[in-house]
Amino acid sequence: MKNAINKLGNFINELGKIVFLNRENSLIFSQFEVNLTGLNENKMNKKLENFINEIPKAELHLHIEGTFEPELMFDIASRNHIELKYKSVGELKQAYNFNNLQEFLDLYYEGANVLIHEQDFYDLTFAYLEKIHKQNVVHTEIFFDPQTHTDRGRAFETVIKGIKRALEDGEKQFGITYEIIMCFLRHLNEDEAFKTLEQALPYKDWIIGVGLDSSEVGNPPSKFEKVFEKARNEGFLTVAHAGEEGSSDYIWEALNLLKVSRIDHGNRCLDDEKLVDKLVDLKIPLTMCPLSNLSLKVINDLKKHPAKELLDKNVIVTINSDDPAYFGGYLRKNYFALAEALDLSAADISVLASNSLEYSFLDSAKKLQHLDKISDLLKKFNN
Ligand code: ES4
Ligand code: ZN
Repeated sequence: MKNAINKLGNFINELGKIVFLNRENSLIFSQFEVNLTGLNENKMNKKLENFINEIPKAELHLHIEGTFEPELMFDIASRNHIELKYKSVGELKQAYNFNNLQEFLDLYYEGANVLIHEQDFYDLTFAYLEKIHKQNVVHTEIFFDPQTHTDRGRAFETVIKGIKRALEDGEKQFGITYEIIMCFLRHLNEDEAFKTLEQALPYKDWIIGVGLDSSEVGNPPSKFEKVFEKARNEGFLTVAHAGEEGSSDYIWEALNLLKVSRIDHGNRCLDDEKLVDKLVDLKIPLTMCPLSNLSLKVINDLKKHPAKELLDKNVIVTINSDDPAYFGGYLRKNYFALAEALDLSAADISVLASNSLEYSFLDSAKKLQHLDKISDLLKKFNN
């Protein structure tokens, strides 16, 4: 009997390698992932794994265009009669081998080109919600990049309506609450960002905030000071990617000039002790993304991820998936991988998940409900 179980274990471990190669492309595979790590002696223990899986989590740093799985990309390309540069899903996946942010962005923008109709944006968003529902992600604040689509002739309206309709359906079917944050592409100029802000105004009630993403180095937050000021005057909250590849100065600028509520990534804050103190004093969270950092070579080993060091310094850290279709895993897998690499305890995990809810833009009553559940589950874990 034991032998048979071992054999099954080996078989599933083999399958595990396939799962990783497949980057969670199928739901069945991603469910398998839960058992796989438990069967492997060297990996995290099953109890902690279940805890990570069960606790309510919020996702605060997620580019909806970065959830575009190759299979869906090929389906949508085909129904829109668009030919992709890659001949097959396998060939496309082989290109997911990045040396830096720009190499990834080039592929990410190319993938987004096949999104034409409102239904395409709906399908993209709904597929993401189906995945995270299985992972107890109870709230998600998604980024979208309007300029990636409007610059190739798509109407702002087409994009936002597809995304919003899927989020509404997701809330009805799965109970996942949501917010939408629109990002300006920082490699473009501020005038273009102003135009995008104008296009967003009729949908102001659907969009809680504005963000800043794309190629960081050479495009500091100061480039967008005026458009962020206008956005704040229109009632938008603000966030910005800073300190992913760019220096800690970019984080200072995001705080002082863009008046952000959160810093996306923020890894480089550790270069400046005063900045770390400032983040702690102002209670500004970092939305960190472990598998993204590994994929884009911001770090060369997850064991070197700064999340734990920052938590120990009282910085508010949250864990997120960024562009999960490209970086090898959705939210749960980011928690698993980080917990394993940094030997995180259940208490550490519950701090990370609680931060994600507490520093989300969700209303206080719902936040409290989720936070209570996390503390109940932690008590159970410790008993
Ligand atoms: C992004 Cl990881 C990352 N960094 C900056 N901009 C982005 N857009 C999508 N993913
Ligand atoms: Zn990002």
